[in-house]
Amino acid sequence: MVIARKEETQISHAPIAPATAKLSLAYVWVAYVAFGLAALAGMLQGMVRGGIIELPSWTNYYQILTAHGVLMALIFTTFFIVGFIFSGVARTTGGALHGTALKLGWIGWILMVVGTAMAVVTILRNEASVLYTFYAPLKASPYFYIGAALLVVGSWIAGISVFTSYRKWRRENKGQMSPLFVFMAVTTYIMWIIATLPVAAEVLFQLIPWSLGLTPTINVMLSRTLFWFFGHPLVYFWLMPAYMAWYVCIPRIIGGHVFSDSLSRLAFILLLLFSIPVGFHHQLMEPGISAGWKMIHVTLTLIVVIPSLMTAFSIFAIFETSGRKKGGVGLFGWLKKLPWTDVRFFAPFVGMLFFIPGGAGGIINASNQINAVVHNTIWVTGHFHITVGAAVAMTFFGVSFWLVPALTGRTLTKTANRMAMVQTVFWAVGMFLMSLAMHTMGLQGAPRRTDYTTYMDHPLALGWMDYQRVMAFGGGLLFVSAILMILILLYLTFYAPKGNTEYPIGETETKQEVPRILERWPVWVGLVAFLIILAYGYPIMEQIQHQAPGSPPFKTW
Ligand code: HAS
Ligand code: CU
Repeated sequence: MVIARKEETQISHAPIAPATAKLSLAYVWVAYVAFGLAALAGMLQGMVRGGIIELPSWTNYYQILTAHGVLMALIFTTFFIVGFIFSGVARTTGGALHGTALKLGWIGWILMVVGTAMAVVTILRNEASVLYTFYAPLKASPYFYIGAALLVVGSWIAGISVFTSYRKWRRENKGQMSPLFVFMAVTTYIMWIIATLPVAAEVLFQLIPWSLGLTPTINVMLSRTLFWFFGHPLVYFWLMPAYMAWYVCIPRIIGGHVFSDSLSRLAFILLLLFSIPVGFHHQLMEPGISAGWKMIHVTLTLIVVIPSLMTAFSIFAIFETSGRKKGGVGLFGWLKKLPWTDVRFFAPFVGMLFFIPGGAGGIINASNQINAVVHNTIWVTGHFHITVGAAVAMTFFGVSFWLVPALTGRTLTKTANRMAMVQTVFWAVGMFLMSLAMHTMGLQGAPRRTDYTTYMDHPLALGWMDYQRVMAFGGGLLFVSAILMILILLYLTFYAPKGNTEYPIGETETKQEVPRILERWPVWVGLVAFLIILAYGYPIMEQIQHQAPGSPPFKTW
């Protein structure tokens, strides 16, 4: 299957050193423990909404909804991303993280685990049913916010660890362009650290003092603006590592080449620039932000679609060129040449297919007026299940199937590969049914973030019930798939036969000259700062100066 490649030039292909592998695996496993619990909560809430089960009196819909959102969207993603990035940076810079990087990696892990434990315990104690967006004026126990802050600080330290590896590599390889994977990792962390500053400010200066009772009221508008300043780039923090797998790992898996080094780097620079100044597309229906500022964010949102379209075209191109090289002829003959039975390709590929309607739905959401139709409906829930829940999650699954055995020195056997294909199909069918039902119901006005209700048997709401049940059925399939996923990973961690599993890193077909400017970080960070001040400077100043009377805390559950 693997076609001949030119001799490796600058990227060293050593296996990952045991100490680095252990660190990476520690992150990946916390991710999957969170994932398993989150999947259980997800299935339960689907069944509650579908009117299929009732929860026991000691819990409630909003509590499990919060557990699901926090564990899936915040814990699973962040831990997996940090673990994956560490392994890839080690893989492309000589095989091991150096001493300081490794130490920082473990400090980050400890902080993130402590933060996770604090947040999860407060949710379980029913003191934090504020959903994963923790919108004020809903008030959680301060421990929830402190836990969230520790999670973020831990991820910063992981980012700093990657920066130190990058600096070391550059010192030792003067004048050379960094490996593509490392470049993408650095871009992702720069974006992440800038984007998390405002939510850290929201948590430290607004939510924590207010939930401790030190300040009686909170500026709700400002808190939401600071949240979405972070909330949108958060979704790109999930997406960029998936793109790293698409740009760098998938070409190698299908026996092809990286499409273009410069284009890949440019796409990441554009994601860095335009991910952040777009948060108002989550607040288009909110008062307190004038239409002109919303329009600026809408325009910038449509610009951030461009790097995703660049990704779509270049990934499609590597599929076609590698299929043709293997003898595929005619308009679609090359499709047959792709390694369909190899789950390392198949799972992310299905994720990509989901991302086509996912991206189109995003553009619908972002289109100012149309947002009025879909905002706060379960359409939005459908949108994010096919973006993060399918495109990103299925890519992470596909990566896990080779990453875990590569870290444990074991192999992905034929049987494990077959089980993983079954897992992928269950996830895809479950997600397809569930998200189709969500999108359809959303267009009919069904709200998101709501417990089971028939609105006093209103005919419209009764008409949603069949879709609710399809949604619950999809959730059931997803849960089965999640259990399979964890069983496969247990096998790959502890029981699979020992052996060498390749960590796939693709390369360009010929050595390419990459414009130096792409690696001039001060230029890009300066531009990010400029765009942020342009998009947020005045509106935030206004929200501070002309604030409505602040809100006292509410506990609605
Ligand atoms: Fe979104 C709400 C707009 C992308 C996640 N989004 C959300 C929420 C989440 C989320 C979690 O403007 C809910 C937040 C909440 O709880 O309130 N979103 C967009 C836009 C994009 C977008 C314009 N979203 C994502 C991604 C996410 C994500 C990615 C997670 C990973 N989103 C919105 C808006 C809202 C929103 C509004 C607020 C709604 C409201 O009112 O509350 C774009 O970035 C999308 C660009 C993507 C594309 C697709 C490119 C396709 C590719 C696949 C190619 C396929 C191949 C295979 C190569 C243009 C790259 C082909 C091969 C063959 C052989 C066929
Ligand atoms: Cu967004």
